[in-house]
Amino acid sequence: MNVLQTLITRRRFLQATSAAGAATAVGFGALRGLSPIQESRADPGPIDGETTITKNICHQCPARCGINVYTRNGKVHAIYGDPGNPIANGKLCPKGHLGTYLLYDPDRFEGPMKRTNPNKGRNEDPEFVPITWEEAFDTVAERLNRLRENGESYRFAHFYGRGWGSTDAGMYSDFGKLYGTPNSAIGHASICAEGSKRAKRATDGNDSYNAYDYRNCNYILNFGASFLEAFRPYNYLMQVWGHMRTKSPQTRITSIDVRMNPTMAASDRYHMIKPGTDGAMALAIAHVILTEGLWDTEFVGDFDDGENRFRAGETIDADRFQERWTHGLADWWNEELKDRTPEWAEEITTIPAFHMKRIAREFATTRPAIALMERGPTAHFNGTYNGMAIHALNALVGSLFAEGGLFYQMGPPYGDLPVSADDYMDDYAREMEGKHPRIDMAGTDKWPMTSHMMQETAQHHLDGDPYKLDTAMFFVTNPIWSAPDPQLWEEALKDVFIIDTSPYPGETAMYADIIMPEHTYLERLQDSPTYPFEGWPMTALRVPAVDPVYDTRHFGDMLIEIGKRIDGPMSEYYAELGDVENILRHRAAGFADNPGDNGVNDFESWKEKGVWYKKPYHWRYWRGSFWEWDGDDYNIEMSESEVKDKLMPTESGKFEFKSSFLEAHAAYIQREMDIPEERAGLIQWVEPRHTGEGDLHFVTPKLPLKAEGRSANLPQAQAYMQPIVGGRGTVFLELHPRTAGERGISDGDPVRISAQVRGEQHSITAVARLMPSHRPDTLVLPHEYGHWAQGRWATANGRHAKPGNSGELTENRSDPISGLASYYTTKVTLERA
Ligand SMILES: Nc1nc2c(c(=O)[nH]1)N[C@H]1C(S)=C(S)[C@@H](COP(=O)(O)OP(=O)(O)OC[C@H]3O[C@@H](n4cnc5c(=O)[nH]c(N)nc54)[C@H](O)[C@@H]3O)O[C@H]1N2
Ligand SMILES: Nc1nc2c(c(=O)[nH]1)N[C@H]1C(S)=C(S)[C@@H](COP(=O)(O)OP(=O)(O)OC[C@H]3O[C@@H](n4cnc5c(=O)[nH]c(N)nc54)[C@H](O)[C@@H]3O)O[C@H]1N2
Ligand code: SF4
Ligand SMILES: [Mo]
Repeated sequence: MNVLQTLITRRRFLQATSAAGAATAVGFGALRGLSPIQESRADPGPIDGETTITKNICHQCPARCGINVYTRNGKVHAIYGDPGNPIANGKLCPKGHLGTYLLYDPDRFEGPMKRTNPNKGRNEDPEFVPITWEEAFDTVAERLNRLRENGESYRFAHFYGRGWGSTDAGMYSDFGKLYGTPNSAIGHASICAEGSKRAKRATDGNDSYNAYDYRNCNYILNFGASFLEAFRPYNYLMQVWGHMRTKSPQTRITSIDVRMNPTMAASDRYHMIKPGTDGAMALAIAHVILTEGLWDTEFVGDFDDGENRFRAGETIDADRFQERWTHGLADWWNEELKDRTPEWAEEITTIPAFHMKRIAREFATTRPAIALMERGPTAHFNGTYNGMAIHALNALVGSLFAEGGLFYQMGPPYGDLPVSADDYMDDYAREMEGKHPRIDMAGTDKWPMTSHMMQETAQHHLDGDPYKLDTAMFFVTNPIWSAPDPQLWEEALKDVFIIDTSPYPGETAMYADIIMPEHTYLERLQDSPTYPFEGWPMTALRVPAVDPVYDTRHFGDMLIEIGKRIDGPMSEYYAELGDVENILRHRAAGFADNPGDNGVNDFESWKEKGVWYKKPYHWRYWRGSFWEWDGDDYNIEMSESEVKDKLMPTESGKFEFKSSFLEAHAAYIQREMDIPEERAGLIQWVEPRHTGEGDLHFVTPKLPLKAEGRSANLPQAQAYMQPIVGGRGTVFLELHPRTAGERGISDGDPVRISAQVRGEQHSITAVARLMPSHRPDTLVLPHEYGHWAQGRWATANGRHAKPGNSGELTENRSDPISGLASYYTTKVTLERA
């Protein structure tokens, strides 16, 4: 669609809305026309009255910074970082302050509604009419009861994205268990960052992101984590970066990315790698660490006589190497690593061998050192193997659980719920357990190593294989815009009964049959255990800062209200559960025996301080042994079986260079990845498989002002979206001048980017911005643009080329192991538009 078409579409949509009558236009301020910014409901200027401060958690990214919300006369007028919250440390990133605009977004839904236009599509006005909450709950419950009567409860699915704790995502599995669906819930992890988690699962047994001890670290080798733009927890990372770069000794940082970005620019050393090839570089670094004798012998072990026999191209005698906390090193060397020289990797990565050697030496000798990664190396077909090779570097230098190294996050000591779902299951619910696969086939033979495969849902529903969905409820996720190949979702969701809980008129809402708008985060009571941070347990609380501005509800309370209306014992369970406040009071009861370091010991003090946390982290690796905290220090030496139970739950209880987790799925890996079964467990080089059939790589990174799909209608965020290339109202495709020149493209020209998706040519447009610091073979289009809903600024804000949604060029292909969608593996063609 070009600009003109968008405007026409919008106007048609507006006329249709107003034709349905003023009373039906609830929540549709957005669609009455393009309004100037002053129409926003945020209070202007100074206000009389007393300021109250309530505690909350920022919702603009997964960092979950604690915030102080300032209100006067029932209006929020400012948001600052909470000095008492360890992640925020009194500061926020630029998105944190913008919460007021999310609260007073003039395009918010004002209450529950139902659709009256049965047709669904980009250009269809849903013709929503207001209904009561009773009607909304009854309508949904009637549908769910009918499915149950017909033995088809599995055709109901919950979808969620940014879920936080006990009162939203934490409630799904009980709902699914009691109701009888395997699809409660399908999370967005597989369109987010599952690759790094699965790489850790495959090597050290922890299916999790890491906590890092940056403060004590002396070297960071960063593979495709956007440390100063996105990587989590972002606000804290910017602060700790300052610490690392000013402490003595200064932490040295080497970054590997496929484009120039602020993290690269601020690092001591950066290298622009060929997309999808990080695994080759990490293997070459491991090769150098071994051949040059730089590994940590106390963690890894050594040759029986201490003589280094690792020589390029030569095998070693496995019996002569005694491993300590690792497993499979000799096999790894003999069957893979001995040939992975820097010269070999130079061909693949385009990074000179000389530099890889220097990085290997620096990394291994400037300890404590951390090798980290996020979506860059993992959002490819070979993502898990790339991630395993990177994580293996942490094992080689003894950084796991070490000071200045990396850990796994501890959870809070929550109290139990007042009721247990197991006591309220009826015969039907029991019969449904395990009877049907999930609609996304996660955890089945099709995707055996995954727990979520949200991006598969659209095609599965269209094919009716394993079955067709009947009803779906969405919570903070919008795959119809954010999934790869979102057009498929636009087709698929046409005949599904959709319930959307978003406060905002996003794309999913435009397909909704029932709108059940949730409170915004500043209006709701909600907990959130921390995103992995420094390892010690922490959980924060959202306390409503103001009464709800509109007729909205808490998502958890919606689930409870629906549950209460389901026939059978499930209704009693939800009646007993009560409401989200009751859930949180029971959770907080666990603090009584474990008062936090800030004195929080019950629900009231949690509300007052906004966060419970307790230092220190409980375990530590030090000089060949693992130690547990005894209240004073790390005094208790752990046995091998304790290390296996508590810290490295792999089959061997060690860090595995030859993964038992992957070996258990060797037949699947051979089938899907052409890797011989006997090699499946080895950390190894696997060629990326690019999609799109173009000649240029295409990456769609996150920018500092992006708040996932939640920044699109924030004009303040949009204005500074691409500050480095001079964004301000235009979407720039960043590309190398040579690449532009070869195609007759000048700076500022409109361009068309195309790729093959499902065998068809798909195109989007953008404006060219020449960036000599990028790779000539790689185009960069930030992921933010191309909304056709979500509010007035998201859809029409005066940009001079219709911004494209990069997902529309992304074939739905995933890493067979992690299931992570291969967002960064597309190859496109480019021309002047
Ligand atoms: N500002 C902001 N921060 C966020 C979010 C947000 O929306 N906005 N969202 C949060 C979420 S949900 C997530 S999952 C995290 C993601 O955090 P990150 O993974 O750090 O962020 P991305 O921008 O997805 O990708 C990181 C980098 O990978 C690079 N890259 C692409 N392909 C390759 C490759 O083959 N090799 C290498 N080495 N690099 C490559 C990209 O250029 C990009 O700079 O960020 C979180 N933080
Ligand atoms: N091309 C490309 N695509 C990508 C990425 C990329 O780098 N490139 N990044 C991927 C990543 S890492 C992720 S995590 C996903 C994120 O994609 P999604 O899982 O879709 O998550 P969001 O975009 O945060 O979800 C936005 C939806 O939540 C609604 N919403 C906002 N606030 C609230 C609230 O308080 N309550 C409720 N109930 N709803 C709310 C919004 O209206 C909107 O409908 O996108 C992925 N898509
Ligand atoms: S880092 Fe994330 S959670 Fe923290 S202020 Fe920024 S957007 Fe909010
Ligand atoms: Mo994500």
